[in-house]
Amino acid sequence: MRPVYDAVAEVLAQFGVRCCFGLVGSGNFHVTAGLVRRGCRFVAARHEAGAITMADAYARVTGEVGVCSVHQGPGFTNTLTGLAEAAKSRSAVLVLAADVAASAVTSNFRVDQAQLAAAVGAVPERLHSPRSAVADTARAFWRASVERRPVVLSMPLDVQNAAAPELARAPDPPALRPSRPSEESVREAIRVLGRSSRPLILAGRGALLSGAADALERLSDRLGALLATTAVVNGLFAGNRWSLGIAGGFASPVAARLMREADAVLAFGASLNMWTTRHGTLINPAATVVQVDTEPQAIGLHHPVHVAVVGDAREAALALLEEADRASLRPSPWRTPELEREIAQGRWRHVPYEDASDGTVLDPRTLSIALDEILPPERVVATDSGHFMGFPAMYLQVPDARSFVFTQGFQAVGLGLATAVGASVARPDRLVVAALGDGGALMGLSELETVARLGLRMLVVVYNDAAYGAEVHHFRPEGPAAGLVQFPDVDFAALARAAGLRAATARRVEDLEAVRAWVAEGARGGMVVDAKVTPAVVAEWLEDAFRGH
Ligand SMILES: Cc1ncc(C[n+]2csc(CCOP(=O)(O)OP(=O)(O)O)c2C)c(N)n1
Ligand SMILES: [Mg+2]
Repeated sequence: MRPVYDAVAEVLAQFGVRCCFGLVGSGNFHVTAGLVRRGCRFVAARHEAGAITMADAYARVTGEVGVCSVHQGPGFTNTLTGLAEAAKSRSAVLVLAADVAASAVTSNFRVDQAQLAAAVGAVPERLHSPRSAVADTARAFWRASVERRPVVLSMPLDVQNAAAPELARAPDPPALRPSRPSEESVREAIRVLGRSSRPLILAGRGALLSGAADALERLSDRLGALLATTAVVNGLFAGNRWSLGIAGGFASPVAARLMREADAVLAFGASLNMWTTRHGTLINPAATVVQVDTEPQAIGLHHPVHVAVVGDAREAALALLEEADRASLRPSPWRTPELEREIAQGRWRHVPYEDASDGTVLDPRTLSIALDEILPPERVVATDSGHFMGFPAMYLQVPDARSFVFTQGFQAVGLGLATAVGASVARPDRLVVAALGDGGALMGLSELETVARLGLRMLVVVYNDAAYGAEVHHFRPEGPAAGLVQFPDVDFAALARAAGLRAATARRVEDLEAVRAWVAEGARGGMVVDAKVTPAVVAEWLEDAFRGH
């Protein structure tokens, strides 16, 4: 007899699943072991919150479906925050969640897993019966991949242990070709561009997913346009001299000013939400907005749009290139040598600031700039959430968009370390930087053991202000919040050493020489830097966000 759990593993192996994150209990032991028997790598997390976030980050970095395996009941409920993040960020994740049998009405482990999944925006799926198990598994995997959502496949124990039908092969899914936008919408967009003298191309996640970067760079050359990205695809136009970097709170003053000067904004797979547009203020009210998206309901959702182009970002860029030639469109005169210089000198690392480091604490900007210089350029940067998070985003350069992992869809603190683990498993060739606040580091601390056990090439940087800094700054106008959101200083270097990792405490830039030595030795195994940062520097993007709310 071949049990259903083995058929599930067989189908997933057939679909090419080669890595699974999780935490094994009795309910998911067999299916996970079945995957491992078929050559899949199993990465054990120390908390299911870590496991789901690792699978999410792995999905974002590789473009594959991220798979996570958990025990029924509490094993599953422990994933909920990461699941909500994956749902809001539209990550292709499959959660293999054991479940109690429908008849086990008095089981301690019984909760309504489907409702919990749906409540956070994930798609509930189920092994309905032994006969349907192969189709159920295939459908769950396919939905995660095509809908780009986390799918929770609940696997009741009685169904898992029943005999599966002989044939455990699902039909291969059809190849899906990207959708080309209508000619009419492309002509309309080119008509708008014909009247523009300062066009800006703004690329988001959809541009990355459709592989549009090259086509968009060519289109920007053809139009004489500047380029920018949303925060999640920071690095998409790395090295392009006409790129302004991230649009939104993390944009430098020069970049923000030039974005506001644009008289036509072309958004490709970018939702134009309040973060990207700084509550609408980065888009000139007189600018014409063209939005390209595969999903019609995404167009105009956050910001008024004049021309809607429904279709794949790359296909749309190629169609616009053809139409620009057909209509003999003249490039805009915006790109000049002076503008090029201005953009280069306007990047964050050239923006002067008063260094608030004092020998006992570091200015977070100085820390970030020093790390950018010390760390090899071929890196992946993963950040947690908090006040500090703008500094790595602004100062740590990344070579491409898959090298920046920004799990901020749910704005949950505590996902950063697990995000970095998932990214590191996906890119073992790269040095991964986990940029964390002290609050987020303590929330996700269980995965420090995972970093050590797996020997990941990871630098964990704790921007340690001994506080929930975002909240300190938020409530400062209301008086001192000590006790509620401020804490005694934690020695992260000691915690790291206890977990078997290399560590350093940094109060001055010179203390980062320990990181340089570690890099020079090949950055083998993980290292933690407990960077004591001054609470005196308040990030402008955060003040802006407070004002926006
Ligand atoms: C799970 C979760 N709990 C609480 C919050 C509210 N919150 C936002 S930022 C923040 C402080 C984070 O502190 P830390 O990681 O030290 O970063 P810092 O703001 O100090 O740079 C808190 C508590 C949240 N976003 N997510
Ligand atoms: Mg803090």
